[in-house]
Amino acid sequence: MPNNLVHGVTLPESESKHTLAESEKNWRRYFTFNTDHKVIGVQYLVTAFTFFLIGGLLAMIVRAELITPASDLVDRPFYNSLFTIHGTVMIFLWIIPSIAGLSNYVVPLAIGAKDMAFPKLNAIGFWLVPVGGIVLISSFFLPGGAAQAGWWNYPPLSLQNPSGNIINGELFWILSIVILGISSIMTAVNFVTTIVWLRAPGMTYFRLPILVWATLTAQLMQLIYLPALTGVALMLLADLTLGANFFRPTAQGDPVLYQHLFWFYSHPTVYVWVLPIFGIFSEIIPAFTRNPLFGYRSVALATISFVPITGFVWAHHMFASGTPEWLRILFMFSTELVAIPTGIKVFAWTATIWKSKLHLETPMLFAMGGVMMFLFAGITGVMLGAMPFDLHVNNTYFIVGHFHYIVYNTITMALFGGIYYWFPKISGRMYLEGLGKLHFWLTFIGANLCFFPMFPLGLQGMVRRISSYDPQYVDWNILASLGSFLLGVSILPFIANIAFSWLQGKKATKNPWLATGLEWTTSSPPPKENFEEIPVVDFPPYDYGRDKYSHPHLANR
Ligand code: HEM
Ligand SMILES: [Cu+2]
Repeated sequence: MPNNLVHGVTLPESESKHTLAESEKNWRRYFTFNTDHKVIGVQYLVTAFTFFLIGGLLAMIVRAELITPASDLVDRPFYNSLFTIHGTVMIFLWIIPSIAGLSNYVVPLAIGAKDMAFPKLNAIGFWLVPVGGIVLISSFFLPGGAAQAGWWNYPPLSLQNPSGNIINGELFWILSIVILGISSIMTAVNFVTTIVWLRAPGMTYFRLPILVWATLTAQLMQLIYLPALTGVALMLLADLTLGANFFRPTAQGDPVLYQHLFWFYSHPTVYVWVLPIFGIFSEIIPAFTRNPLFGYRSVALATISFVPITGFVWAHHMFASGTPEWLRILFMFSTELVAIPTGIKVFAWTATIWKSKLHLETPMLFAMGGVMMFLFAGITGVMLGAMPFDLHVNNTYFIVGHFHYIVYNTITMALFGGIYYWFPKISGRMYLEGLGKLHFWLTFIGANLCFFPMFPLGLQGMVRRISSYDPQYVDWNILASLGSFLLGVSILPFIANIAFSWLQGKKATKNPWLATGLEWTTSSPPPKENFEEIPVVDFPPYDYGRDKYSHPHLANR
């Protein structure tokens, strides 16, 4: 089959004007205020990855402290800052911007658009990220150091100001969250407008790839729920610096109000992260099994159903906050309801893989590893949703285990899978399969070694956010620390692979995986306006059943 004939749609050869050599000369554009969504996508990914390395370094210092029961490596206030900034960086400067980056790159291509709806707003949204990040990291150098109240930043703890200065780590933490929040709201407006208005002719809603459904869902959630966080951060700022008393219990303020507003966003945000990740699984798994995605419509509807559902579960983070019994029971039931749309998806991926011939290239390894790890994350989530169980393990390492199975073992693994999958499109080069597989196995082993021990530790009663602990917990802690160092090592083959392949890798064809998305019908990398001619879509998504594509490797040779 000729490369430009994909599923009944003939697209013009688009390799013509913008050759690889030309785009290589243009590497400088990555350092400028550029409005091309593809450039912005790469800018986001590289910036987020840089913060991931910083956040990872902080985590390894935390784990180095915890390798012995005594608090003997760093002093306690600094330890508090380490885990506070680690969590904040990983959430607001790694997960959110890397997803914004991948979606920025892929979504306009996948819907057949020339760019995002508001390219300048897109660029402003991106540039606020390094600004927010630098504000946050620089707070380590303030007198009194960086914020110490954990990533939730609950008052009254966050209202204590150990340095006594007006300029302090807490203030910088709040400013950074406000800056990053404004950036995310801008980006959300842009994504929603783009997906609603800029779809190519024939690209109906039920022809959208799940990644696009997921981006629409996640960005709608950002629009609806994020103002609660940005607002509560500003209220906290008023308490901290202007003498307001929204949350100060000694002046009739209500610290629990902070918890409600914080989790009203920060529960939905976990779906802002994980739905696009489910989108990545839903792109990779069909491509490497050569099967259409099982139950496409149910998966699409399950995805969008999260917009309202996710707004009714936040108080499961507050079972132990003096929440009235009737409210706790209500939130227990609404939380467990989330297992239904989530279960539909896991079932769909499993059914897609079922009896297929698997092609285990690196993106597929990361996707399958990620789905497997999500089972641990989801099932421990359902356990925590049961209020009586949660009250036992609240504030212990069990929670830390649960959400790291989400944020590392599922989300970060899937992000790596997505980066390998779209790398040929982005760079016009193939990555090295051997290094990719090495990266996968080091990550898979390291992540389980690091985060599994947290479940037994939590069940045995080890609380989180402490730098010294009872010696009975030492064995599992040593394993977890070794795992974290292995995770540090696992990043090296990734960096080597990307750097080498971008410069020297084998040239990629426009569709190296013989995948069905529109992004694979244009050259690698795509020309400035993505397609030489606006594509017309007259085929269903994940049309793998009909075409008789063979093994992607064989077709490539
Ligand atoms: C069926 C799915 C899930 C259920 C029922 C669930 C339930 C819970 C509950 C009850 C807690 C709070 C426990 C406590 O503090 O005592 C929790 C914590 C957490 N969950 Fe989940 N969860 C689920 C899936 C997810 C997903 C998909 C993500 C991320 C994408 C996620 C991320 C988190 C995070 C980050 C925390 C910890 C926040 C913190 O305490 O610092 N969870 N989960
Ligand atoms: Cu939650």
